[in-house]
Amino acid sequence: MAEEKELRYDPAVIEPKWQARWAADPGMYAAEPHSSGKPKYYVLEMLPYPSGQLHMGHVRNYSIGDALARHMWMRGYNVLHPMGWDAFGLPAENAALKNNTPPREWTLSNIAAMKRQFQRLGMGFDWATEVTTCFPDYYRWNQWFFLRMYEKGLAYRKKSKVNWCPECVTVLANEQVIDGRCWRHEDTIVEQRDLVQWFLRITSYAQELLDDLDKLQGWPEKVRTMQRNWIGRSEGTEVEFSVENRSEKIRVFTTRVDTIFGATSVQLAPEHPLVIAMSSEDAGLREQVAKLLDEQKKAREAGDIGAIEKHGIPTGKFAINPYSGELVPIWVANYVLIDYGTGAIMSVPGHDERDFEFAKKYAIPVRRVIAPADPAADEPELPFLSEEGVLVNSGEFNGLSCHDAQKKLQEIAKAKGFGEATITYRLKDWGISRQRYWGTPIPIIHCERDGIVPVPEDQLPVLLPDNIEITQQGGSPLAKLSDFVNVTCPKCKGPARRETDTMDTFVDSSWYFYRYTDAKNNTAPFDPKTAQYWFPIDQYIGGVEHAILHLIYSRFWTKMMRDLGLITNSEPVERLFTQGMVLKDGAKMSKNRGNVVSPDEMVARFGADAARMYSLFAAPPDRDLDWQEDGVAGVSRFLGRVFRIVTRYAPAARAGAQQKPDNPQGVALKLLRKLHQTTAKITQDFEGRWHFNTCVAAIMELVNEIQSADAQLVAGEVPAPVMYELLRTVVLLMAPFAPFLAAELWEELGGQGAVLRQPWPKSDPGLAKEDEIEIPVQINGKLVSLIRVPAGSDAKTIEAAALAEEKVQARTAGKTVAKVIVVPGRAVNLVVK
Ligand code: ANZ
Ligand code: ZN
Repeated sequence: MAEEKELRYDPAVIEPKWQARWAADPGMYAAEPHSSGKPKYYVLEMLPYPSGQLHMGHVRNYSIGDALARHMWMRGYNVLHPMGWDAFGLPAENAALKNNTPPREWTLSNIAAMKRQFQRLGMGFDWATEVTTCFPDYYRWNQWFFLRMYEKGLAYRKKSKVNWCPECVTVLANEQVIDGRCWRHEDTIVEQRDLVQWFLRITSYAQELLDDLDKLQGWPEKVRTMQRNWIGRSEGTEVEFSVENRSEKIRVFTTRVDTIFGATSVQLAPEHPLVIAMSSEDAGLREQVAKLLDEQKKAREAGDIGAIEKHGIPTGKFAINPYSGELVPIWVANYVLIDYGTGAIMSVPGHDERDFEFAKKYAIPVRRVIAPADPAADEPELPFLSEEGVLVNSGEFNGLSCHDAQKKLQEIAKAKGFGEATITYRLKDWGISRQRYWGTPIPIIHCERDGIVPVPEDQLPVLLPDNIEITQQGGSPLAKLSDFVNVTCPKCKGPARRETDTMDTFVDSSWYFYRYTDAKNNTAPFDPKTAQYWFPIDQYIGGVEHAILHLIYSRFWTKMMRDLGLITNSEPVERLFTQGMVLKDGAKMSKNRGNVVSPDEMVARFGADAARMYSLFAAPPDRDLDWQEDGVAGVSRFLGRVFRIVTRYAPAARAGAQQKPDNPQGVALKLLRKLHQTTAKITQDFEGRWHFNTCVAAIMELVNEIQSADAQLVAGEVPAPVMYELLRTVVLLMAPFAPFLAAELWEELGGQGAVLRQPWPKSDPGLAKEDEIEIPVQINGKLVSLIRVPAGSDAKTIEAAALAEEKVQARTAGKTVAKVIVVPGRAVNLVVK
């Protein structure tokens, strides 16, 4: 046979060619209007921070989302697959300090660079809906939302203890402190400071945020659990103790009011108002309290307040148990936190581990007030923690179960006015003030006469001034800009000062996905009808590191917008997928470790298709992936094989393009079967499991099988219509994973129009069926034969096949078959008399 000149697979030629064609056709990835009549599908990947370079984690994240988007386009959906930039934030300011480039310039040039990377990777985004959060047309709506929240009391200012990152030189929200460290600086310990700050009242949605987690069946259980714990709902009772010889009262929060007869002390947080009052009268106490506070601060900063070594100081004063009238000593303790519950507890060493430890240390009495419900049971050792017991040593309440006693004691407290049932949440309001420049200005004016005055809506946006000297010391850079700061009060027209704090950038990402639905709107954040059409997001894809941060803020924001009447959905995201990390040599890629693999380099050497397909193939999407260059090279060789097979047989196959395969036999049938099995598998995986690694493996198997039939193909044993169906379907199945190659080969096959406008291949169940399987046939428990039936056959088919079998017929002749028991796929048993 004459040597054929083989075409070479060259992604460096193919990919830029298609990239240019796609760029010239912006409608290609555009969402259609609601009137399209197609079902909608909103697939979204978390938007990147424009650092200047995509990393491999991005490539993986966006390859998953893009594969899904392409698949859904081919399934006939109206797909919204947008992209944008989380463009405010600290790195821009740090870069400005380092290279003397203004944050805006730095950010915009990074965006341009990353957009080029996205396009080179062939990501199918609808750039017409691009959102850039640092543009005034976007952040003005942050300000607008802020004003709406201010009106409703959902935005407020208070002095409080806040987390301060010395590296960021700004305040952080609780959610941004991870194990006592800054979320951006894993080596920087976060300090505590007292500052006046703006807060958003996320706690007024605490219960709903918790309840609705149950509805989020399409979210990973892991993420829901993390949110549940973060919200930290706790049902209990607040009880007021009077203080002997003083007018102040101490309100404690307890989950076990049934143990109150066992309270042998009351413990106050070092910053409790009563402690402050007593300290002001007693220098000795003041000094000791300062020490406790310091210990507490250190433990907090180490992220381990729960394991603090417990210390306390007796104040010499006594509190009065409102149920028993008993006097118990008041202590100050370092393990009581000012910002949980009421900042004061009743200490019950007989029934609480921590109180027990403390009582032993300071020789405080330990008293049993709960006994096992079963009177015959042994007295358990103290501390006895069970809530399934009955009260003892508790006066008139003796004999009540813990649960009944809780109810009863709550009723009494309520009736007598010294307490009530309460619910406490660990979740705190979201501190959004940042003492930095590159963020959304908070639209507030401070007037000496009128106090806090919101910027009137017609004066929005409050523009972030452009030319500004970035400094890291001495407060917000904005505060030094007199043009910005000095304003007239909208109310009294007198001189006033503009707020110089900017908003946490998590505000930007709390609602950006609504803006995508109507990104050009300049009279509203978005059109409610359009948002209603697209929401909720059908599939959201991103990193699990946002389980608590972005994913709780954006749920809150959605509920807030619903209550403003902007939307009707209560949750933004129907299904959430959190992909695994991309590692190199078992470790997270990082500049410090010097193990960063650059997407640009991978694309230059192997092509975008290979890099994308490898990132889907190398591990299940929810697992960590260890980047192996050999693996990328392997995928690239595979793509080359597909390229050669299709280009070699396309001319012959095209002759069969207009005909249906007609009663194929032999190798043609075998290949068709494999094709339909592969189609079924991939289709099913897109429906939810997302085992793209096995999808890609299945395509590889199929291609191998086609290749190993090469001699028969050359000999013409596979008719052109079968050949055409084989090649065409391979190309379409590859389209979500390797879009460039699919486009090229589609053209090679003479296909009309864009690949993603082709209907997704259908698997013929008859052909996709596994081949036959063997089933043993028993008569009265004895194996007599094996029958062959198509896999997946039902009981009736199996029974008929068994009764028709020769040996079975011989042995049942003249006898009665009393019963046929079929275990489909496993065995047939005949009861014969
Ligand atoms: C008395 C008691 C007896 C308690 C008992 C427990 C068991 P959760 O479930 O996490 O909400 N507590 C309340 N406020 C506190 C604060 N500011 N700092 C430190 N501890 C505080 O825990 C609630 C329990 O934690 C409360 O119930 C209180 O101790 C303690 F057998 O009150 B308990
Ligand atoms: Zn004023």
